Amino acid sequence: MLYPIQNHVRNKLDISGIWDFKTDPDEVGEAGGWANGLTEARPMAVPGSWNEQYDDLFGYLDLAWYVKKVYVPSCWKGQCVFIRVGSAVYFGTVYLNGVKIGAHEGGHLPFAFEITDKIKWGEENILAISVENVLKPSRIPSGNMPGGEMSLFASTPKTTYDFYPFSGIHRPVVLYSVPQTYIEDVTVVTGINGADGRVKVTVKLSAAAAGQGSVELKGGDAVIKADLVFTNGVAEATLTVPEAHLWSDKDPYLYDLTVATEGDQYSLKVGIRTITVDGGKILLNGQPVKMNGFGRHEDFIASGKGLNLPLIVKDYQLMRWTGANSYRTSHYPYSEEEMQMADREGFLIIDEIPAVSLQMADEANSPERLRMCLQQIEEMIARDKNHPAVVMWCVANEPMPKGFSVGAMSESNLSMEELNFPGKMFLETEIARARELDPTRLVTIVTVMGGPQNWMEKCDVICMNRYWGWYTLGGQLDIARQKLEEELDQVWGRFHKPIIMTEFGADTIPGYHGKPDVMWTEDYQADYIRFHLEVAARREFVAGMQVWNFADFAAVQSIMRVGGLNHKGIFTRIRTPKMAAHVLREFWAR
Ligand code: GCB
Repeated sequence: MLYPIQNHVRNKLDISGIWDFKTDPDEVGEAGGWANGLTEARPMAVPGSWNEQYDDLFGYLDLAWYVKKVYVPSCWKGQCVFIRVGSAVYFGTVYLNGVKIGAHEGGHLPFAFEITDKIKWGEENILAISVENVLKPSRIPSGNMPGGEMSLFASTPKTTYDFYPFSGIHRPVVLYSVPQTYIEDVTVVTGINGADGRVKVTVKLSAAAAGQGSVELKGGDAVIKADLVFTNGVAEATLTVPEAHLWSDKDPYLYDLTVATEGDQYSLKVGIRTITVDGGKILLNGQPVKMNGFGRHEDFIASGKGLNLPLIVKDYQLMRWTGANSYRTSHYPYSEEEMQMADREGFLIIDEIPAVSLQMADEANSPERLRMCLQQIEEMIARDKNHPAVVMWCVANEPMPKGFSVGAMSESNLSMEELNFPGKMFLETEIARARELDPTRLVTIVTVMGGPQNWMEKCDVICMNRYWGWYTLGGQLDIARQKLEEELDQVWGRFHKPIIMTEFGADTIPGYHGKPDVMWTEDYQADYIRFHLEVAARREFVAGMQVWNFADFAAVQSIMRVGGLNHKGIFTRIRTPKMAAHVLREFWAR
């Protein structure tokens, strides 16, 4: 799943823009020939969530159609042409000139289909994409859980998570062309040997062909080359980079790597770095590093979860201003452009699949959910494996056992059998798959407060979401602080692995003030964040503090979410800093 590029042998045409759009709640579109064009269509921006573009579509999560007319340049003739959709939430089906081309399940990850034989050259083609986002218990993430009360937030719509389930085509739609036999995949693994860097490049062709090629790494004055010899369409080369300029959060140096075959060429950025753990430390290039920053969301007014490039640039600037060097792609893989920015700006990323709040009590849907989780792990790793910024894969956020109670003070009191099946087995199957696909990165699950600790056994890093002083012991920061200290010390004593607090936060209405310890005020959030950072600073084994959340974000409707927002942002939804932003700067600013 290489990111499409333009060069002298490859072409790329971004067909984002304003498309025709129509909802199809009765599912009559396919039989009615909507793939050939829509009547009474309304304009809809791609990328973008439909829910944020029209008031009457805010709550619409059913089937809808997007149609756009497109010329494929005649000079592309003779090449293989693909359509690639960056993200369609949740189920996308692609049609060209009325013919169904293919379908993809799961939002937040790209998919591509070859359309070479279906193109009309020299005239307009009609491209249609239907997208459907019905919340189902079998899906990842899950919604409309049986029993209703398992919908954690008793929300509208009925999700098991609190971010608004925005729907639509959220990332660019691109046509691209490649030579007949093309470079299908490139995998780069880097290592360090004394002062030298090691860059191992594996190239896979679209056909099981033999042939020659080359790989070239450039950076500063250095140009390092090696030959590639393909057998059955696969070739490998390892480059040694003398006195390598390593990639790190403080100095995110990137080399240019170009792979060439007899007919094709592909280029990407490469950062030479290693990531390992040692006791309570995370080591980047063998040196301890703290992963401080945020849990975030792709979320903004009008664009919803749609790719918003100015927002990405602004958010990175604001994160840097706080002194952050890290974030988690809570709760789904973010856009490829975000990952490119992380490489360039030196952010350490925990890359997460959309397995948020897996309800292990619902055993009936468990096999189907596991299938979807594994698919998304495979797709995420295929997409993001070459980003130096991505240092950890996260295969679940807050999985919940049977009989779990939100805000529990201590670990759930469940029998071993209840814990192990399906919960522990499910999670360990995911972890094993991620390790098998990528043995070079750390793997984790992010655990819920009061959840079973033995689910963390196979994690490289212990990631804990904890709300001492908010959902538990709200308004009692002194006791909350003690409880946090006790829990961190106990978990360290049990696992002797680095701990990252992947969530801690307090809802805060900007402009509200009050002392002492008045919940919802800016002062409370600032004190809450401060005590967490103080507690962490005194514990070497705390390898990162990630505040929930970077910015206020659109939430499902519930009595827990004032004005339809989760207000735990350090910044408001329009990116105004709250008082707590300055506390972060005190602790983190470099
Ligand atoms: C959590 C979830 C996150 C929520 C957050 C909250 O534990 O992981 O998705 O938004 O709590 O604010 O309640």
